[in-house]
Amino acid sequence: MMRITICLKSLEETSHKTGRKPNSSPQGARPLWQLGLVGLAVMVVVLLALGACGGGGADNAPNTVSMDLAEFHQNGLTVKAGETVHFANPANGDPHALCIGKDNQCAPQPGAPDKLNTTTPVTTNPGDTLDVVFPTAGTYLVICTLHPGMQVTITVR
Ligand SMILES: [Cu+2]
Repeated sequence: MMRITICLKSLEETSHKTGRKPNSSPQGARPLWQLGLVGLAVMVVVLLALGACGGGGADNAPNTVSMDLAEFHQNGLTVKAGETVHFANPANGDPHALCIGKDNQCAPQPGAPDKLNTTTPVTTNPGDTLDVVFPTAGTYLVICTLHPGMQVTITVR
């Protein structure tokens, strides 16, 4: 949501800037062709801005945490109790070993999903998606034991 708002804001700013170009024609009236050019320029800027904001792929999928080479793509994700979080490992990624944890070690926590609430991490290979249901409200830190500092906070409401 935040991202969309920022994108719209920057779009607005961009078009303001374009619109406030110093008026170069003598009587203040612009020839039609010039207006057309300005319009075209605005359109190009808008399209570029939209393109820049649009990329993100799997991150835009609901309840999905993507994995990069040695980190999660997001720092946090909020879901409702009972919803499934999809931990997506891209085909060109690295293996990751996930569990509920702390300080780079698995550390089971009451209320955390059984699947990740183990002392032995769950391995995901490139191309895998690990679906985990978070049944209980709380804040859970999912870590990767292979990559120090690789963690994502799942907030369940
Ligand atoms: Cu990892």
